[in-house]
Amino acid sequence: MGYGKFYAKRAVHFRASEIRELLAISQKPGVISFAGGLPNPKAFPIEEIREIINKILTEDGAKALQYGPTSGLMEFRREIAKFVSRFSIKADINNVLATVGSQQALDIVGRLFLDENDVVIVGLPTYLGAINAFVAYGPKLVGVPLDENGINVDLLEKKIKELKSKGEKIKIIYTVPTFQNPAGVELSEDRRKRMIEIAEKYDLLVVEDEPYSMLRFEGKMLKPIKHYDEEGRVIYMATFSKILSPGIRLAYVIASEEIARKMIIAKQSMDLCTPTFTQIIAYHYIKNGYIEKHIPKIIEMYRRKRDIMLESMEKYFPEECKWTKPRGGMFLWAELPKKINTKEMFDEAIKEKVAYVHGRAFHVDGSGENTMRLNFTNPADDAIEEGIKRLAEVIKKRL
Ligand code: PMP
Ligand code: G9A
Repeated sequence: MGYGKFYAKRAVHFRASEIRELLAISQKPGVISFAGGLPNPKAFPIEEIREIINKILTEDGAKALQYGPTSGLMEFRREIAKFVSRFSIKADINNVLATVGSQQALDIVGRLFLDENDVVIVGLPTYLGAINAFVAYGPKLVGVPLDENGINVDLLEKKIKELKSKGEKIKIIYTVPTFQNPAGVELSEDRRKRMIEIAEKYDLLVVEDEPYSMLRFEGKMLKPIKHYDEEGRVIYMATFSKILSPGIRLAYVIASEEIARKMIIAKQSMDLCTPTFTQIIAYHYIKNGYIEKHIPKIIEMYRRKRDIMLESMEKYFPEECKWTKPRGGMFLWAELPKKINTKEMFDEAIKEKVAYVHGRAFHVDGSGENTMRLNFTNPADDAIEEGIKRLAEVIKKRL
């Protein structure tokens, strides 16, 4: 049966995610995967979660198992409003919204703000899941190159002027400022300040997506763009996926009261509410100090894995390759000689039982053919060196 006539017009925009599709291939036995952005299974605080769940079911079982408000449970939102002060963000409960992962928050942003042909500015490269969440609503995604200090803000302003002069309707700048997915780079302090100035000057919103800021291996914490936002232009989002568990599917948004209220209405028809059970788990995780003990353990593990990956790349990768040296997060970004197309090379890599995500997937302008993203957090320590060795062989064959 042909279903074409049944699909809504917007369905033509829906795109399959390379990362999600790759998960199946890269989980085949024997494959060492640097593809998916998965936390290491040893980074999950299973015992602590067991303790928390026992406590919840004993003391508060009925509440944890009941529907809750669409905005999130009061105690969760109150705790988050306090929690974000450690990032120098001022918020009260009315600025906080609980979501089913930050992926849902991205979808709500698309749903609430994007009409067909509106422009969203993103990094080149940028997080694939955001591209796919936004494109579903039919906007134009325009890329601005990054360097080791994040999005180049001079080029950003130039691009905005150029788009405005053509009459384009720009609405949002989307950015992952800290240990960016996919490139692993950090937006410098100067650039954070410039970005908010640019947003004010050209009357734009900023979507600040911060899953990795607590996974810092070295260097001082930089204040989020939200800190510099005096007008309520920044929609800040952060997730528990990388600091607790992605399986609990919990994140939060900090936005102006008006935007938060609109996002709540947009969410009502999506899921009624974010699971109350996981909100109460996260509430205890923060409130009772589990998080302070646990995050240093994750950081230590991931720092070691990053070091093993960097050392292995130094040892095995051909001289013509370059890569970023992330100070935190989960990914590094490699640039191979121009003649190598990493998408075409992927099947050879899989034959050699190693996987990565080809860089073009993260480029809205179709560039990045010779680049790739490597995740260093999921594989076991000894698999990292072996996987890099295999990958280096595949690259050398192509050269
Ligand atoms: N944004 C970024 C930049 C990410 O890297 C991820 C996950 N890889 C997400 C959003 C989605 O995270 P989640 O839905 O698990 O919170
Ligand atoms: O499994 C996912 O889709 C989340 C990871 C995202 C990523 O690899 O960037």
